[in-house]
Amino acid sequence: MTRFYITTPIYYVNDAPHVGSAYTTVNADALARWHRLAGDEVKFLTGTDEHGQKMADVATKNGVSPQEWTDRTAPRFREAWDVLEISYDDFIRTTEPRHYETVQKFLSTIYENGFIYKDVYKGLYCVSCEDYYTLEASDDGRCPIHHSVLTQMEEENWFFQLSAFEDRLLEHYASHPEFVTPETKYNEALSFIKGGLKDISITRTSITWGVPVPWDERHVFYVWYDALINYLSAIGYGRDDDEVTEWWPHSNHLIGKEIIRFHCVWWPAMCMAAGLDPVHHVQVHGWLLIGGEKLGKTMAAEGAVKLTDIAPITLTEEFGVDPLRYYLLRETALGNDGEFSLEGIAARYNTDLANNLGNLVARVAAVVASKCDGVGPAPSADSTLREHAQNTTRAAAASWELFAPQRALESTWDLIGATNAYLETHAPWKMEPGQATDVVLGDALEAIRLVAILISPAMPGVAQEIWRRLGLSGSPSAAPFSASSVWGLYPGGLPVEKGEPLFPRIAIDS
Ligand code: ME8
Repeated sequence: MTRFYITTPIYYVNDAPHVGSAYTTVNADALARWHRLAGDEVKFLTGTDEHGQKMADVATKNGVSPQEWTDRTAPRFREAWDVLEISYDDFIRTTEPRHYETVQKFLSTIYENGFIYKDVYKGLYCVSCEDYYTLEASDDGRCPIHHSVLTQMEEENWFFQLSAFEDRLLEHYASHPEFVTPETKYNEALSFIKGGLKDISITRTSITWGVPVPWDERHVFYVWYDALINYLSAIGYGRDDDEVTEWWPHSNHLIGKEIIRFHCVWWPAMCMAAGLDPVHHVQVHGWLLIGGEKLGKTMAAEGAVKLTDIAPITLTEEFGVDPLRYYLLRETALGNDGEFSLEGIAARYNTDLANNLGNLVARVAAVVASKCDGVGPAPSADSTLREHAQNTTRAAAASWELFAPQRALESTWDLIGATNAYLETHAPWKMEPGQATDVVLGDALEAIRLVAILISPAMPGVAQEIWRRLGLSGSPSAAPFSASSVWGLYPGGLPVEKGEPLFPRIAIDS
């Protein structure tokens, strides 16, 4: 059995989750669901990043301790993910003892291996990024992402000897051309390494809200340094070596493009320094934008957009859970940036869901009711739809494997389109009940059965409802499925239910 370990970034809990964090989480969830469907053993990890200056500041502003603040806000992520049907297997909080234990063991190993030393750090710092900038990389002393004025910092820190790993990282990139995808992001990470690596400061004395450095208790680890290690804490590093051996070779991080340097340069080097192989694969995605700007928490602070109006839970109340998931997966391919808009969700909903998918299911059920007394016939073995179904299923499966949910759904919609066209050509509603009508409807039902399976990673609730309406028992995500031999498992003789419209059309104000 193949293993598949997928992670999201752990989210800062200075505020509630927003639709940008939902974008990553829904994509990771769909990929996890796909791999379960394909028969892999899956571990899907998400969680919250709770240390650092930003968290300490926001807690002070709210008159509570950082621990109280994070205890209050971390559950908001679980709540949002539960509403969005996120099937995570583990949710890690960086304030948990298991994480402290792993961080201290992992970094002590790097220290013992001689890659950590003491020095004085001076630099410009952005608290929102929890990151340093050189003056040249800054926007005239301001953060290039958040546009806030950078703070001058100077302190005695422990440093990680990142510079010692330049050659090994270059070798790793050369021998693992798919280490980072898409290729443009691989090239970006590679050129960063080629540009020369400086050692990085990994501890702080200016704050106490962090994981204590075991060999120097006046320091806590810098938040990024503790955060990255969460991916190992969750698989028992330092506690259960077998679990690490089983899962780490199959690890995949899904991350936004602004954290490439941490995940694709620092993190593999840290692993090498600890005597561990780097993560297997990093899939980078772009940003959801509003008016060309990164959609995020800081926009709310600046009053540019009311993020509460587009909070993930609010959007599910307006459009439904599965349509929101579908929009996030379908509109913006992993790797690209995409403009987010309510109009965009409504357009996808009306076109792809109501007109194409919903209409297909409804018209087939209606004709089965009128021509076959509501009992679905079996498909034929040599339907013209068969080849189309096999091709689109193979294409969808290949895209899911390549971390391309958007393309996988595009292929699935090709099958929906072809099935609608097949119905138009044969017009079973005009035919007399009998053998020929049964063939057309049986083929359409089989195509819909396949569609239900193929959309189940994206829209688990809708897929299950379609499955039920076809008279099938069990669940589409647990159906026997192999992308290479797909046609013909709809058995026929099952009651097909018309039901209410799956996607009542949304009125769009013009
Ligand atoms: O960076 N579009 O946490 P974070 C798409 N704690 N994705 C977006 C997005 C947008 N507009 N805004 C956020 C951190 N994201 C660190 C990570 S990992 C060891 C530590 C997503 O709460 C995207 O995946 O700022 C991005 O990488 C992540 O949220 C950052 O979340």
